[in-house]
Amino acid sequence: MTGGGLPSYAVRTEIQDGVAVLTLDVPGEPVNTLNRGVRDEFVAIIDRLERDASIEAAVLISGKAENFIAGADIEEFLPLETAADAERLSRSGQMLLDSLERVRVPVVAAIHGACLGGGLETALACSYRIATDHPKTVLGLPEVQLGIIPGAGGTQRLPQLVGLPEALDMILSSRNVRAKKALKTGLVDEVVHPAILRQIAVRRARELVRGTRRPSRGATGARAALMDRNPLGRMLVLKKARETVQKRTKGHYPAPFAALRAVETGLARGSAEGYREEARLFGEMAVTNVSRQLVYLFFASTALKKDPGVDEPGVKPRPVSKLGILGAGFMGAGIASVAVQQGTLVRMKDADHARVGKGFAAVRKVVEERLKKRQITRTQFEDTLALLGGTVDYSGFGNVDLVIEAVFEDINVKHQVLREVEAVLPEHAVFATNTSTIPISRIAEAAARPSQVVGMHFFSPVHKMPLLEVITGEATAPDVTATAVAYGKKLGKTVIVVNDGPGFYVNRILFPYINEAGRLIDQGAAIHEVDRALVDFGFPVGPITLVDEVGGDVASHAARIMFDAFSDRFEPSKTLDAAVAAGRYGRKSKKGFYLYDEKGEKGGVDESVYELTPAGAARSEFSADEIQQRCVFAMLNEAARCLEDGIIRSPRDGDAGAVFGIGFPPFRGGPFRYIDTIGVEILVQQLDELNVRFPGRFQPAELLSRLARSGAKFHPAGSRP
Ligand code: T1G
Repeated sequence: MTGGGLPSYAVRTEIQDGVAVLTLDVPGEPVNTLNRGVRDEFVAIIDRLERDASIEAAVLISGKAENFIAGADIEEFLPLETAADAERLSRSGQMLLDSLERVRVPVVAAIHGACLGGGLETALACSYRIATDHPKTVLGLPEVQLGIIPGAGGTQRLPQLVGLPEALDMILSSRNVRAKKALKTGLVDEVVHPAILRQIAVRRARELVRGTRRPSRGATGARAALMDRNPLGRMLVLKKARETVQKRTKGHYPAPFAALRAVETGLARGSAEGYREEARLFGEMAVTNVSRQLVYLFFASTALKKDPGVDEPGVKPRPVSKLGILGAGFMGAGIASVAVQQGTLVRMKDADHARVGKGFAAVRKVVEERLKKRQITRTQFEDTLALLGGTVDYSGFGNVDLVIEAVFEDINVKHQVLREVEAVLPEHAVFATNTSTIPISRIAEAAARPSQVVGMHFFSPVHKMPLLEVITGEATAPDVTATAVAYGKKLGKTVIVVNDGPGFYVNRILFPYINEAGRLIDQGAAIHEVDRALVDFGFPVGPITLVDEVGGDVASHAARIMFDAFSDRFEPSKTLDAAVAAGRYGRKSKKGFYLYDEKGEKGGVDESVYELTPAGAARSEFSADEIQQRCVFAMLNEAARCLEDGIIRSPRDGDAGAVFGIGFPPFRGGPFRYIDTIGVEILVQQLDELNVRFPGRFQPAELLSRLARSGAKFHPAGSRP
């Protein structure tokens, strides 16, 4: 075993009987990326592999515990100013991997951990790929999630290797694949246990030299002939993909279309043309505002991953190995379903066995979904469900570390269960409430240990919505907040910590938006027009559809609590109140603003609801601009108030909370990024105009007026989340 003789920054080279084992370990970084230093070092190593006849083969392996290569260094995108700059960056990546692909000796990629973006493109340029059968080993091209496209050959090499349909699915959905699936599609040649990865890789390298093992040949057989190499088949696949992307992105995200063009160019006009088009489109996409916003959100969410949620230094979260859940309803069961999947022992209580049984069935349904998708094995399925226990009393709560209360949104009910459970809980246990509107300090009034009361506000459906809002009450102890934050992250949530107040942050900005939509209908706007305008703005669903999904009664109850707290600008619309009074709770009551069939499937607008509105059946025209402006500006204004009132700690938390909590359009970056984009002066001017028309509802937040006067931004240029 000899050293490489090359000065090394991130790659340790060991020569083992003619096989160069290249171990990549970027110093001081938790993940490997293809940053400037690594690219330069790769150039030198490839040159060495070319010239040094004593080397017959090479193995590329990572020195990091849980990632192979996480792709290009996303930090390097921030200073990019022009499409030409970005195109150059892509071209240099393409040329580097082209020289790796053409190097004199076979190179085996030994993949353990995350192999993403440029990391997968590097592996695609190797002669042979081995992956470990480990949960952390995922392979993917997530570039379109950053508003860009694979820029180092991924749009050309991946379709060649796995075929067009599979390649498009990976590139357009950014879905990661695990080792077993990758073996099936031909993305990797072999799957081994992590303990023998290096050993097998070196052996395969020798076999490739001896010719007793053949490198991957890529997509062959009927399917490839039919789909990839047949222009008609190809055209059909690409057309279908374009339709799917249009439906999913509603045209707000240009990158998937650019990726499709790069793939198509390569298949239609040859890979040389394909690479040129890939680099050109990468350049074009990397400097779009959409990409800037998505890159910002990436760094905001990784920064939140590291944020302990408390400012006091040295505060340690308490371990949570057993969780108690009060209320086995939609939210309680949802929380239980994510907790058992993270290996937590869960004790779930409700008033009677029927309710507990219903909760069990809901948890089983969520976990079964993963079994059906082969994301877990039957054994894992059984083991996961075995972690869940049910009860109609407080037995089994004597040794829980954390209780999450998810009972009916009524202060008296919450006080009662708090008193009951506190009587059996161990001294150290944390009591968290999943209330969505009632101030934590108000709930803690009934507590014997108010310092151990905290808010953990999940969003429905819990297993899908990425955000957790942790709310600190006046008495909440820092290590209690830290425990709620740490446990939320363990559940895979993006966690923001907010200070106490009615509706906290997310609901406080949501209700002015929903109320304004209701008021537009009060004034005669058509429900489908209002919803379409906000979907066109970029929300996943419109505000009225959201009310029907959440439940009109729940929304109206919360709206009342907000109105009592903030009065005028939170006055609920007459239409919402009238619909709820008429028992129109939405999907759950199969009667709402929209029609629902006996299976609860949603249909068109239920025109009969208009009789309940002040304007009656007659509808009048409202432009999409007016609808968007009134609803979105009401939300932006309230977001600014939450920052000035200290409910949220930073614009970053405000952006992440809105995007991950209520689907504020990611391509706009979040409320504060969006205000910076439209210009705070413009916003204040338009709020003033709206406030003349609707006195009291659009009075600009003082913070906005101040920023408008100073011309400052919430996110100054070059600032980091
Ligand atoms: N570039 C720069 N920094 C990165 C990074 C990257 N690609 N990936 C991670 N980091 C930083 C992150 O900001 C954090 O920093 C730290 O590493 C740990 O991350 C040419 C153009 C790999 C699954 O989109 O998905 O390749 O906060 O907390 O939970 O076609 O990070 O500690 O200072 O997330 O263990 C495509 C992004 C790039 C993958 C690890 N690649 N990364 O998750 O740790 S574009 C991606 C991830 C590209 C090519 C194109 C995850 C991870 P800090 P972490 P983790």
